[in-house]
Amino acid sequence: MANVSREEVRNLLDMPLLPLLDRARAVHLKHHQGNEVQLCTLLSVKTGGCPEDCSYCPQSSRYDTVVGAERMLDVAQVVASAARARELGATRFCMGAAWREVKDGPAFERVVDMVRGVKSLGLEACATLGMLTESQAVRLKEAGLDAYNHNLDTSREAYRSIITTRTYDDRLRTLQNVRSAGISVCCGGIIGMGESLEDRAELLHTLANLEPQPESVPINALVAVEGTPLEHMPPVDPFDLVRMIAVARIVMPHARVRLSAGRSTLSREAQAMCMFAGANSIFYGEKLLTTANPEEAADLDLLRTLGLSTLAPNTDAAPATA
Ligand code: SAM
Ligand code: DTB
Ligand code: SF4
Repeated sequence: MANVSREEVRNLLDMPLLPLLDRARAVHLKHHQGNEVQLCTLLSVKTGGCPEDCSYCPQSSRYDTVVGAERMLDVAQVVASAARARELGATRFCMGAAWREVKDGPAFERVVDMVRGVKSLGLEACATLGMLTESQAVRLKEAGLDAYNHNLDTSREAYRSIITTRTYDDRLRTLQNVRSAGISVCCGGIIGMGESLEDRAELLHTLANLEPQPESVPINALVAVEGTPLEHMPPVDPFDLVRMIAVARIVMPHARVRLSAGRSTLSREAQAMCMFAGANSIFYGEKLLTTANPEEAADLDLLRTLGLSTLAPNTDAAPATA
């Protein structure tokens, strides 16, 4: 549903829930295996001390949170984590760094080596490192990076009240650089930051009108972390998350829609409904970047209970030796 208007997106968000689910499920079944979920494991390779002021983020150095600035991980540590994630059933591995932007030099070279290491395990490799130039994107592509995560987070309008240290256009520019390098785009947002329904519609409208549409769309529910400006936001209504996922599925039929941050406080039933609405990936592993996520065993149990299967691993890859 490219060229969808903002009004159409808004009308979808306003639909009664059950007919909305009917539509989303029909789109889902037309374009995806309805019983298949991808497990993606996250690892923070450089934690905390970030100069940006994203109001939701515990890694910003401007807020006093439990997350402190840490040294960057070694390549071997990252490859070992990726190998473990693969053993536990993940097929995609995403490396995050608390950077405003990528700077050329030893730290970037280390990330390039991390990507090579993760790829050698046969995993899909994704990274989220902040702003990226086109030549840096090309370097990551050459190292084998499959996808780059860079979220628009919310509407252009609401963005200004959440982050002041960069602009929506900065974000769009990085997404363009990622595209030009031939890396697939992972781009989504967060609900529960005090945004209006209009802002949510605007975000989905912007995402759906990217050309081409993102291959991967993470929908996060705010994890309200003590010490951040958003620490007192009320929890997201699970039905709002279901709606957001359903509309994302309808307007971006080919995308892998990821039920992302916020699952720790979501019931099993609500998670099931999100998957019915079109989410076909979860973050898997007991930590997201710095906050809690359900334990692996609980997730596998949930998938088993629902009769869902996980995306099969790439068996051509070298055995894990790290
Ligand atoms: N520093 C890089 C950047 O901001 O692009 C990459 C890492 S950043 C932590 C990746 C994404 O995580 C953010 O764009 C945001 O959407 C999401 N995120 C961060 N903190 C969150 C929170 N407390 N709750 C939900 N999502 C969050
Ligand atoms: C995304 O949209 N969500 C993930 C991933 N992309 C990198 C990150 C969620 C982070 C939640 C807060 C934390 O654990 O620090
Ligand atoms: Fe830094 Fe990314 Fe957190 Fe913003 S979201 S403060 S850029 S780590």
